[in-house]
Amino acid sequence: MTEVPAGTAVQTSAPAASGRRGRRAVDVPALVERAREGDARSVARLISLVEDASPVLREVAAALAPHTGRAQVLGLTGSPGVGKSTTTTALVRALRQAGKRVGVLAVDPSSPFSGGALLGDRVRMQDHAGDGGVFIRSMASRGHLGGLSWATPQALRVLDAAGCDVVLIETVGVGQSELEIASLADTTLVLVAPGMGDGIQAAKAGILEVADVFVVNKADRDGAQQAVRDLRYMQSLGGRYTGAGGWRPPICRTVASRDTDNGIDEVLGEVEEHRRWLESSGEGHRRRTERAAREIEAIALAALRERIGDLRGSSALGALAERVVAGVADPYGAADELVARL
Ligand SMILES: Nc1nc2c(ncn2[C@@H]2O[C@H](COP(=O)(O)OP(=O)(O)OP(=O)(O)O)[C@@H](O)[C@H]2O)c(=O)[nH]1
Ligand SMILES: [Mg+2]
Repeated sequence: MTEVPAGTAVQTSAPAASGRRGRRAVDVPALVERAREGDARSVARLISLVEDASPVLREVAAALAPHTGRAQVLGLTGSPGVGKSTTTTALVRALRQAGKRVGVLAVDPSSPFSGGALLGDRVRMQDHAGDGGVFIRSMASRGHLGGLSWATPQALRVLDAAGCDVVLIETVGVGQSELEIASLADTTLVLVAPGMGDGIQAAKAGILEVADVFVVNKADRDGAQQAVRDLRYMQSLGGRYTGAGGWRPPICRTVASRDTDNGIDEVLGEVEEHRRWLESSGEGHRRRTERAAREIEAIALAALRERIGDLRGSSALGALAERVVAGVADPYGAADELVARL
């Protein structure tokens, strides 16, 4: 038990995280009902419950399920400082103007503490504070095994059930995270900026593979045209969607820091094109099914890990170890025996 990082805890027979907060009874159906009516505090509370792997986690997940599957999920990724938060803010503004209810999850894969490193983003986001049609939440993936795979999809479900038409997920593009965001999002926006050599970096890091729409932000700076050319060149070398009927990721240019004439409407136009393509090609359904499969897998693995954790220090494991040391069992056979007991 003690070896299981808090963030991965899944409620099985022995709750790992239940002691951390008070055991105040939670009226889950009422909470979900209020969240569906757009009550921001209830949405926040539900996200906290799933994030903390509360004992009512399963009840929450079951109550949310009938109300999910409607939100369009947009992922934004790119190097630090490329303008993800600024672009997110601009997208929120445009979507609000179009009358959409919007959720924002800002995920910092490097921060071990919820929200800490993203405080700056939150402050900037206060543009939208007080607007009942926007829910904003910073999350840390806590560096635990599975990265984004555990809490983020659950938070996504909360926002989905709360009636968000669109959920934006912002994450810093470091290693695994952009691949994970791509598995969560219906449409992944990859941001690059002029002069950062991002096009080439992107090719190296495999970002080309996950982009549905490229956004060259800071197009007010020198080198924007070069950045577009770099991306086109990288695309010409091949990629995921080169076949007939495939989707060729468009390249948009934005100046997200501007209030008007910033290119954001064009980005949303491409996102809409992509949404139509997802629908007509069947890729949308495939992605969502894949997403659900990953989610189930992550939960099952966390549960298994917890049960293995329970075995650690148990007499069963101790006895098996003794047999391996004595040479009467081999570690593979012993592991098989252990697994069979789960
Ligand atoms: N000139 C110019 N500056 C921009 C533009 N978009 C964003 N910026 C500036 O770039 C800086 C970084 O923007 P952020 O939106 O915080 O970038 P980010 O990608 O969210 O950064 P991290 O979350 O730290 O990875 C800020 O100072 C923005 O004001 C743009 O289109 N043009
Ligand atoms: Mg940011």
